[in-house]
Amino acid sequence: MSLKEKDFMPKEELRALQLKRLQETVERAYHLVPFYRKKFDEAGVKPSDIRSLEDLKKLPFTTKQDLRNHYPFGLFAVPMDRVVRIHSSSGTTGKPTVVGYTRHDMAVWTEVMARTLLMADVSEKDIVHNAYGYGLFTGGLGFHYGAEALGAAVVPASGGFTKRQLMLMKDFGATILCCTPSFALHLAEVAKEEGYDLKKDFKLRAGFFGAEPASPGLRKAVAESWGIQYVEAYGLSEIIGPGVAASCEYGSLHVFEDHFIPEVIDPETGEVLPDGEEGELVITTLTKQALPMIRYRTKDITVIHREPCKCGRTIVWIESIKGRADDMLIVNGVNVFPSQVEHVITKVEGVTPNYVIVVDKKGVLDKLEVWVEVDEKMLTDGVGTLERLQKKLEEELLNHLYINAKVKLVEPKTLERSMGKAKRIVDRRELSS
Ligand code: DLL
Repeated sequence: MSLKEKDFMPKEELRALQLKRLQETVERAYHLVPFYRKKFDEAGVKPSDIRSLEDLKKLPFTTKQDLRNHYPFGLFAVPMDRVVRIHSSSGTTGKPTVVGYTRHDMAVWTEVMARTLLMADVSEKDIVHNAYGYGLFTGGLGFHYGAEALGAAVVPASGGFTKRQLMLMKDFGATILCCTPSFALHLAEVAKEEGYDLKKDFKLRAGFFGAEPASPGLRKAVAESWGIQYVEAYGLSEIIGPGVAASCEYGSLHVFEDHFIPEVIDPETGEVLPDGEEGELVITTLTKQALPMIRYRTKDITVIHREPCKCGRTIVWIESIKGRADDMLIVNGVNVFPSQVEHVITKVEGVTPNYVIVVDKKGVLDKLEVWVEVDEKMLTDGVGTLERLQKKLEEELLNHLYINAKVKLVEPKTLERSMGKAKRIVDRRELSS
């Protein structure tokens, strides 16, 4: 079976493969990781209770806190001499989460990354400019191995040095760009400033963007400014890194289901939700050896779809991640994700998709300010125009998201640009309480 054919496996065959792999994973986790054995025993389940895929829901969840509690290698299911790679998430507070890979895990990761890149038929004909950070972050090396396996020429640019990256992209004739959506937008912005013609000076045909949420408006802005196919890449270090899911030409984010089982749960009750309902994504790995993850709570909010996708892939698809449960804001009782605010902003003429959300507390209520950079060309217009623009943004936020937010227009290029994951929220609530 070719790599691409794995996405099109007959459903029955896929289910049988998943069940066999799930049973093996659960068996290994139970016998090799004391943490899992204890949790299963407490929940009164044994590996032999997993007789069908539906039985998955009998198993307890695993969380980031569990990884932290067993820092650094306590959840590994293999001795360290079988581990060939270690990555870790940055973690802003406390210890980072640490993940390990055996040689077999590296082969799995390479395969799912190659399948991600095949969403735009990457081949030995391509030059892949990889501007994801290299290092402990999984983005850089994940894309690197996948692209190399397909025979493409990889340029391991890593993050930063925007102008030099543009020079290399042009001079080397990069056909594929890999980076966060916010960095792709920043690259476009700097390219224009430097006098490049984005469509004529570059040979880009597709980009693989992920590691942070991007609203439909931002995705469109990136795709249109570069004139490329936008492929979304989704994943997380705890599961494997990038390579958990990738979007096809119809924009559906297909999960590589022969390696990862997705479920969506109600984040409050832990109840598995029916397909089509929004909730927290939970993932179980089926082939990972060093760090099997059983029902890992990602905190990412999405919806699972089992209806067939027009592309013909038989593997399930999920909607673009709306955001992390941690990043959800509650403004006057209304839940809102930064990506929803972003979507509204990107639909209004006269501002750029560069913004931050400043959250403050006023009494018991959250107060929201949205700082948005205006377009260069608006500056020549009078104050009246800017006031109208501000009012328009406030109205749109109220009409679409039902939130009362104060919009502050700021001058072009004054908000901080990120080379990796963009920071969209400035939370002042703790300071003021
Ligand atoms: O961000 C892995 C990755 C690298 C994915 C490159 C895609 C491309 P972590 O640093 O562990 O791993 O962060 C994982 O990032 O739980 C999501 O909240 C967020 N995330 C990743 N991809 C997307 C996406 C990498 N396509 C966390 N849309 C995840 C929205 C995403 N959020």
